[in-house]
Parts: sequence; structure tokens; C-alpha cells
Amino acid sequence: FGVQCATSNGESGDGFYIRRCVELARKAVGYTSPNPLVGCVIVKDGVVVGEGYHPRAGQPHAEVFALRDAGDLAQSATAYVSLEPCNHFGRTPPCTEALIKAKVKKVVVGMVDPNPIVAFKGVERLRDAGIEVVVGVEEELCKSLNEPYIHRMLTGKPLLTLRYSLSVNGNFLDLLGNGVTDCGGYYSRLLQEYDAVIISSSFFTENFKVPSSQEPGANQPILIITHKDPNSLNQIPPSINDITGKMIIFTENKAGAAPEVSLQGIETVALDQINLDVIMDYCNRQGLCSALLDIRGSFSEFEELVKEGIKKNYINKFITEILPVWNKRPEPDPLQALKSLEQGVKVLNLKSKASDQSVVIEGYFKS
Ligand code: AOF
Ligand code: ZN
Repeated sequence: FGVQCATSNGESGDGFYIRRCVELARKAVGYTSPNPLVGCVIVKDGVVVGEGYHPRAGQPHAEVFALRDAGDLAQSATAYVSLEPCNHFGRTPPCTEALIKAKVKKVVVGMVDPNPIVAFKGVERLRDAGIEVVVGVEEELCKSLNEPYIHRMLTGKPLLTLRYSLSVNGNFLDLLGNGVTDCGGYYSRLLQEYDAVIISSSFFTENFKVPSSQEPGANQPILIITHKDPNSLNQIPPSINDITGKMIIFTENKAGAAPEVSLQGIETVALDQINLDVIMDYCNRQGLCSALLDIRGSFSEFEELVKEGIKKNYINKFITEILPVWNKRPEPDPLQALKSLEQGVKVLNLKSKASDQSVVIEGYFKS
């Protein structure tokens, strides 16, 4: 019963088990918001006797599943958790009490929970109960696991990421328009990770395909559609009514024009001007930790939103995908629209990943 602690190259220790916690936590990618992804491993005498992860908000926490899995073997064992155990009654009871009751000897924590009602209180409670607690093992990895959750806890806003595709000669691409669907599964994985995807109705075509993740068992993101001209709802293909996932359409009330709602059962909100304040508020109310501002083809549709997002520090991150396509500059030229952005927007912490299908560059806007 259980798994030996050492890896094939003989590596063992706290880092190894916290990495396993992160691996377990990732099984619930896309399902846990507004809660974080958390994994837990119980180890006794060098053998894993229990494992668990938090499957979704409202369900028990990672520690509870791991302790159940371990049963009596949890006594005098070490519990590894990628996030500080909670010490409060939320939708579920405190994990600290479950660990104390199970009589674990030691708890190793990947990172402190940025949630102000938990931060350090879980660690203190365990120490007060005589349990040895180690904090900050594989901390960077644990932080990267929960980037959206941490961002929302610290700022009160969802992590908003600007995404677009470019040809190798630097022009914007419309993924669908160019017949490129999902290079290497990268887009599918993004849709699995992000809680919402914001798209403009300007890229809808007759055979419009709803952005949806192809990852097995993926929880599909909420679709947030910006639709500037309320009198042309017919631009939105009727097939949109077949979408089973959650969706909301923001329209713009042009002078005197009453929004014509011809789409059945789809939440439609008419605004004087579509803006990120309203969209971010909506995400918060839905308990979403992240949204992808997905620029398809028509950058000009999003120009105001991108400007607002950068000015107000709402857009924190960008993902650029460069595809092996040489295209002619589209009309109207979206790069012209980019030129009108504030000067001096700085980017940091660039990371890139190349495959034979595309090069993906990620980075952050300096706030
Ligand atoms: C843990 N282990 O697996 C998770 C934790 O409403 P609740 O009861 O689910 O509590 C949500 C909060 O608990 C969440 O905001 C975060 O601070 C913490 N999540 N804590 O010990 C877990 N998911
Ligand atoms: Zn908990």
C-alpha cells in the first residue's frame, strides 16, 4: 500500500511531495474558482499513505480527502499541502482541526494562503496544537499554480490576460478566418485554465465555432460577448442558442436605439459604453478568478477596452501566439489601433515556448 518516496534518481524530501501535491491539485484545473487549486499528500515512514485534492468550490478541501485516504495511518504522519490549511468555517469546516484530530506530527506547507481570513492563522493554529510546521517549500511553483486566485485575493479583481495571434510577419490573425484551429492544443489548455473568455461579436461568421476547450473533462469557460451594435443582433448566429455553457452578451446602447433582444434565454446587458469596470464586476460576482480578453481579428473592436485595461492596470498579462503564416495586413489595420495606445507600456518576465506549430510568448504589463 502506498508509493515509495524516492524518485528514480534517488531524490526525496519535502520538495518532492509538494510537487506531487501540485500535480494532484492540477487535476481540478478550471473547476475550483473562486477557490484555489490545492493538493495534499500524507507520508508515513517514507511511504505515501494518503492523497487528495480540492475538486471544486463547495466540496471538501484537499486535506480532508487525503486524511480520509490515509485513515488511521495519518497518526504521527507528515501532511504535505500546497497551500496553508484553512482555519475558518467557510462552505466547509477548518482543515487545521481535521489535521489536529487525525494527530499528524508535522505539516509542510507550500505557501501561505493570501486569503486575509486564513493568512498565517492556519499555521499558528497548528503550531499552537504542538504540530511542527514548515512553510515555503516549492513556493514559486505553488504560486504559479494559483496565479489567478492569488491575484484576486490581493487585488479584488480577476486576472485579466490579453491574448492574440500574430503571423510571422507581425500581423494580427483571426484564428478562425485563417483556418488555424488549435495549434498544439495550446488554446484548448488556455480555455480550460481560464474561468471566462471575452470575445467580440465582430468575429462571428456563418460557421462560427464557439471557443471551447477540447481537453478531456474540461470545464468550459463562461463566454462574455461584447456586441457593439445592438441593432445587428442577427450578426450573432442562431447557433449560439445551442451553446449549453453559461454566456452573457454586453451590448452598447447607441443613441435612441433600443437593444433588440432576439436571443432566447441569453443574459443581455445594455450599456452606454461597453467597459471593463462592468465586465470585471460581473466576473467578481460570478466568483471568477481569471478572464481571457481574446482578440480575434478585429483589434479595433477591442481598442477602447485594451486602452482602459492598461490604463487602469486591469490587464496584467498577455499571451502572444506566433503562427507559421505569412499574411497580408488586414483592413482596417489593427496595428494602427495599437499605435494609439499609451506610449511606454512596459512588459516584464517574458517566457516563451516553441513547438513546430507555433511560438507562444507570455509576459506581464508593468504596473
Ligand atoms: C485549504 N484546502 O483545499 C482549499 C482551501 O468556502 P470554503 O470552505 O471552501 O473555503 C474557501 C477558502 O478556503 C478559500 O478562499 C481559501 O482561503 C481556502 N481554500 N484551503 O486548506 C483547500 N481549497
Ligand atoms: Zn481547508
